[in-house]
Formats: sequence, C-alpha cells, structure tokens
Amino acid sequence: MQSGIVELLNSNRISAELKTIADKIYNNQRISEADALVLFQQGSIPFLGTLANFVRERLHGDTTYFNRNFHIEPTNLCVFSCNFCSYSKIYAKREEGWELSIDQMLHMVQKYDGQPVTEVHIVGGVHPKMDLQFFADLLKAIKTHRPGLHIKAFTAVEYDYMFRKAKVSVEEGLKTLISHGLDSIPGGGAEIFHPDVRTKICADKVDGDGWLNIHATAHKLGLHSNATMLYGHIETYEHRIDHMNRLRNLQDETKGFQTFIPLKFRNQDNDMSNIAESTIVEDMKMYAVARLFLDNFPHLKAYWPMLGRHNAQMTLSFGVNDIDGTIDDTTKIYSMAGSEEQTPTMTTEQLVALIKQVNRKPVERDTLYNIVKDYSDVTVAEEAGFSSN
Ligand code: MET
Repeated sequence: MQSGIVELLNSNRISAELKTIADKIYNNQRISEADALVLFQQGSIPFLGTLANFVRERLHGDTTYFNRNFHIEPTNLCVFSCNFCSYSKIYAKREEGWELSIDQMLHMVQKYDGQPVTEVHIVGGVHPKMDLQFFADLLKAIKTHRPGLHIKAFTAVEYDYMFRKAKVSVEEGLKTLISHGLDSIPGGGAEIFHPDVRTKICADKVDGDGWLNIHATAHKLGLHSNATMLYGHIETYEHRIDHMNRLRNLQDETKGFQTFIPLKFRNQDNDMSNIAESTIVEDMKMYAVARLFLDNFPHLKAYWPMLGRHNAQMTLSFGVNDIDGTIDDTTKIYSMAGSEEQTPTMTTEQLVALIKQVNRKPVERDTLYNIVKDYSDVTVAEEAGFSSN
C-alpha cells in the first residue's frame, strides 16, 4: 500500500487541493475541518480508500481486532423519543416492551459461565424507574459472579438521566458505579452534536456539551470510553465534521477515547423512515474521512450488526481496524431498525474467516485492546464454507 500512496501523491489526475491534503496525511500532519470537507465533497472512493488504508496500516499494519462479547439490554422502555429510534417504547405502553430484573440479567451472564467471553456491553432505553441504585446493584451482582468480565456499560445519555434523577454530580455518580464494577463506557447517544440537527432528531436528551462532559469526567477518573456518530440522515458534511472536531479536541485533552464508531442510520419503523439510507459508497467515504480526520483516535470500528457483515468486511480497506465482536444475538437495536443482520451472531471462526478473506490479520482483543489471541496461524475450519456472497 506504500506504493499506492506514492503513486497517488505523484498522480497528475488529482486536484492541487486534494494533493495538498494527501501530502499532509503522508507527512503525518493534522488535517483541518476545511480539508475534511474537501475530502467529503471531492474525494473519490479509490483516493479516500488509499489514504485511509495508508493511515490504518501505519497505525496497525494488517491487524484487525475483534472481541468475544455479549450485550444486555435491560429495557427498551424510554422516557426519550428520538426520531431515529426503532427500538424504544414509551412507559405508558410498557406491556409492548421489556423490563429485566437484576436476577434475569444475572442469569444472562451466568449463561456464559465457562465460555471465553471477555466483555458484557450494557445499554438500553432510559427507564424512569431503573435508577442509580438499581444499576449499581446490577454491576455489583455481575462483578461478584464473574470478576474477570469487563463491564462496558451505559451511554452518556443514560448517565445524564440517572445522575440528575439521583441528584448527584457526574463525578459522584461515576465514582459510585466504578466502585460497584463499572470498567468502561460505550460510545452511544452521541448522534450528531450540533444543535441544529440534535434538536430535530433527539431534542429531549442530553446535548452535545453534556455528552462530552460526561466522557471528559470519565476520562479524568481513569475510565476509557468510545464515541459514535449517527450519520446518513438529515445532517450535512459540515455537521459530521463539527461532530468529529469536538471529539478530536476533547481527545487532545484527555486521551481517553479508544475507538470511533460511525453508526449508519437505518430507516425501518421509526419517525424518520421517509429518509433514504446512505449508499455503501457514502458509508465507505464516512469511514475513510473519519480515519483521516481523527488522527488522535487509535481505533476505528465497523459495527457489523448495523452495517451487515460483508459491508463491514469492506470497511477494512477504508481505515477500519476493529470489527466488534461475536455479539451472540443479544442486541435488538439494529435488527429492529431494519438491518440485514436480524439475529446478529458470529462464531469466533466466522469472524476470523471474515477478516482472513480480505487478507488481514485477525487478533482477538479485550475491551482495552490487550491482545487475547493472534489467529494469524490458526486454520479456521469454517473458513472455506463461509459464503463470500
Ligand atoms: N439510551 C441510549 C442513548 O440514547 C441508547 C441505547 S440504544 C437503545 O444513548
């Protein structure tokens, strides 16, 4: 790929503007918001792919991370009404949704006894009666049962509500949860920070500054977190860049983010179903520009339950170096929004095969990117049978 970028830099078929940006990338210099806009507007797929892949290989070579994980979604009842959401039910219609007790959730964890999962990911609706104490008790119950399982739990949106209701500061609330077993924070609830969009798609939940403040506080307390962006609906390229710029600025200060995860808007059964979904070309552009702009984020993840596993496989040529985990059919968020992955689960063999099919190196990681196992030399039984269609 080194040669690919050199050819690109010497090509007389790209504009001077694009060439200047490519030179910056090659020389490891930060690109500006204006550069990112030029990339979105003028960058062809091969141009963006070559650059993003160059950066990906500079950072990680062919290494492509995955983990063995499962999700718990305590409830889909929610006090908020985000227009893009296909998942939530209001409390008044609670018989149409689900509310799990601590015992039920502990049983879900116990189902994995003896299995080599390393992480549980817990997010869900914002339930008016599931409070700080309830979630502290949940974390404690899980940790007591399986101390080695990393608990990545609750989005900033969920924290904002939980802490305001308990009348505690963000710092106090996080400290309480950390002392009960919280290990890190997922990236959800970020959507689009810019108020022009946020007030149209999710007016009533925490705003961009509030989301960032919760992550900043978590970083200060020593937790790592991820960040997402919901793209491909009513936002413009400028809004996407503004969003990534706020993340890049915070990351300069705290270095607490691990992974950026662009989330594609899916349009089934929600209040924005009239909006067409982004094309696969637009998706690949999004990954590539994210890799080029977010120079201080170590990892870029394609969340395959949202994108479909074969599209996720393609992102590995557009800057992505992490493909999430086995999931084990434990999340409904994107299947309810119309993803092709209706029962999202992949065996370790399937994930390894997916990565090997595109000549990358599969490496199982834990949540904090410690290496659990390198699968480079492991022959995968299912590899031959794994459909490439
Ligand atoms: N409640 C979360 C949020 O808005 C999303 C979890 S996915 C249903 O951040």
